Amino acid sequence: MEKILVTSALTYANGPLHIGHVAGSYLNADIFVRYCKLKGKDVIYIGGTDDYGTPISIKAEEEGVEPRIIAERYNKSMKKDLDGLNIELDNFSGTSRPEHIKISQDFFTNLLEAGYVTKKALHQFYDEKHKRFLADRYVEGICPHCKSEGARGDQCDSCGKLIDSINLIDPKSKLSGEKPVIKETTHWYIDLPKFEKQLREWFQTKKYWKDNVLNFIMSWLNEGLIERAITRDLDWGIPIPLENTEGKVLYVWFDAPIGYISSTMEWAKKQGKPDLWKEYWLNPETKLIHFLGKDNIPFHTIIWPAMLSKQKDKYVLPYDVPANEFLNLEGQKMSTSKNWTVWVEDYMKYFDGEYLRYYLAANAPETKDSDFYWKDFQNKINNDLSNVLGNLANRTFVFAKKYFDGKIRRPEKHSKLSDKTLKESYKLVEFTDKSFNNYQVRKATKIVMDIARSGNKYFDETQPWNKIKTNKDTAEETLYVCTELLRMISIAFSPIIPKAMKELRKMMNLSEDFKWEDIKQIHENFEIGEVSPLFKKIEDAEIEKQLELLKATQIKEKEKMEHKPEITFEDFEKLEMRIVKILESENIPKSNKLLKLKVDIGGEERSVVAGISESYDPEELIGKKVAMLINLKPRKVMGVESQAMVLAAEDDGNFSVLVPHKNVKEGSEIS
Ligand code: B3M
Ligand code: ZN
Repeated sequence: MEKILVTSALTYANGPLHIGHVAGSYLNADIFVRYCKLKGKDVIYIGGTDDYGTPISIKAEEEGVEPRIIAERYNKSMKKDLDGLNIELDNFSGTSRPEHIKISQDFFTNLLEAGYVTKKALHQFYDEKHKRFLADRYVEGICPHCKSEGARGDQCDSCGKLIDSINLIDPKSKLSGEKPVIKETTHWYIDLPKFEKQLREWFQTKKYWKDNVLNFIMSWLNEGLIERAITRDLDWGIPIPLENTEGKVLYVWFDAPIGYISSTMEWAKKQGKPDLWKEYWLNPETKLIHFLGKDNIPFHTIIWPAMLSKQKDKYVLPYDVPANEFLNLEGQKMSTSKNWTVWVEDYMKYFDGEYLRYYLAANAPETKDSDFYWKDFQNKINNDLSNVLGNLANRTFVFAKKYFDGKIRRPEKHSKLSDKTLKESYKLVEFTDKSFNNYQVRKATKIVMDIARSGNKYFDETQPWNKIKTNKDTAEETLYVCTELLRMISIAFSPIIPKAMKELRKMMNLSEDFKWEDIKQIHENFEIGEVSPLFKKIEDAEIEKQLELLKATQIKEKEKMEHKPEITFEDFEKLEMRIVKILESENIPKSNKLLKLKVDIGGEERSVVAGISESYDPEELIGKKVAMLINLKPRKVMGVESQAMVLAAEDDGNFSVLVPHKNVKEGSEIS
């Protein structure tokens, strides 16, 4: 039987799981896998954490613990969060586990021996103070491609391009905050230009890939492939398998995708069949499908297939790489460093995992970025899940219990409307089959919800609450049709909201063991069991609370101060600061920020320009004694020479000049 191997991008183990991970590479994969399982396919779903690399070692340094501790902590926490969302991987591993090391080293050796890796001397940023080379995220600066600030030494978050850290503009070391020096080192490079022809030919066979993925690849190829370093100077990573190369490890992006293989090996061992992984990876018929976010496209479509193709074993190459775009939060780009995200562990304290699954499926960033808005989340849950689907189940079942003791028979003859309602729904379900197969989760979600909508409409039109008085059979017919729709929905929606659909099936006394094909198995008689509301409405106050929490954590983040590099006492002594008396103060015409002051610095007068007029009326300052820096090089501002600088504290744009606590005479020195 055809084998399907599905992966979700290995998440960096430097923090907990957030909704961006879920929308980017987990939920879409889980839905696809659940669908494949329903179709009776031989599918396994593999993932884990990406444990090496600078994201993890930087976090470890911040906390003063070993990177391994960080990796293990977040591996565990992610697994728990995934479980909470019913995202069911067949194996969730981590790349710092021993199984992963040898195979990664073999990948390197095989590529080297096949002549696709070259060793080169090069220049790299080096932090003199910490005596370390600054790999990847240890250096930040301005992106050489799009000129955005805050680009890291490996990749720019704004334009998605890979960066050779040495090209960063205005680089700063994350360790010391200082400008790094340049020093020579040696590294091993994968010779990507040698793969160009082979890759171009291969992409010719991939016309069915998503447009966003193909466009990304083409722009990469057209810019020209260059050699990429696959080693780093770091202690946290997989040592390269060569003599006398201490301190050199594999680049995290080299070993990370190999993690898909080592995680499959781990899975096979757990099954008691250690060679089982080969039936997937070393089988040209396997459909290898990588789910990931768009920033991971180049590694999975260019570097990874190149690596795979030159191994001694004959590995299958990716069949598809359905990359998602990004999920924004409340109209802004998500950012974990600014805490602008929703952490799954926090979400789970308040809401059911199924709600997040539904919302993110209905709103999946499949072809363009999409947004998570808390208010919209509430609307979708209340309007769709509760008012449409929940309502259809509830009204049908409650009615059936009340008048038919829960027993609903299939009518011998249908009305035209019943017939139409059922037929249309069978047809719609066929469409979801296609959508699921093409990873179009949004579309599938909409279609299934439309079936529930048509069920409610039909219920309203046939009015069983009236019919029950005059013609009991027609009322039963309505209930039958609606229950039949709910039965279909319980299958077609089960990849998206599996737990809720399990509950729904339980209410209808339907087996837990079902297949996609059962959709078409017309059901004869239903017996409704215990009925309870499927979904609970979300109150306004619950959403307001989330918005407040989001804001509150933002503020916390803002308060985290950025510090300037240390200075010495001698540096401080260079400043001449004194208490001065303000003699005159007036607005500078045509400027809405500047005041012109005349001050007495202790028997000597100076003119000073101060940017505080939004916080002070000029008169307020006359006669005040304030602190000033008086040996700042004079400069002209709007035609006025400023010969000193007022010291003022700023609170959110509001300035407050510093005044001495006790009365001291003008000219008193500040030290
Ligand atoms: N850890 C980047 C990310 O988490 C990286 C993916 C690896 S997939 C092999 O987005
Ligand atoms: Zn950029």
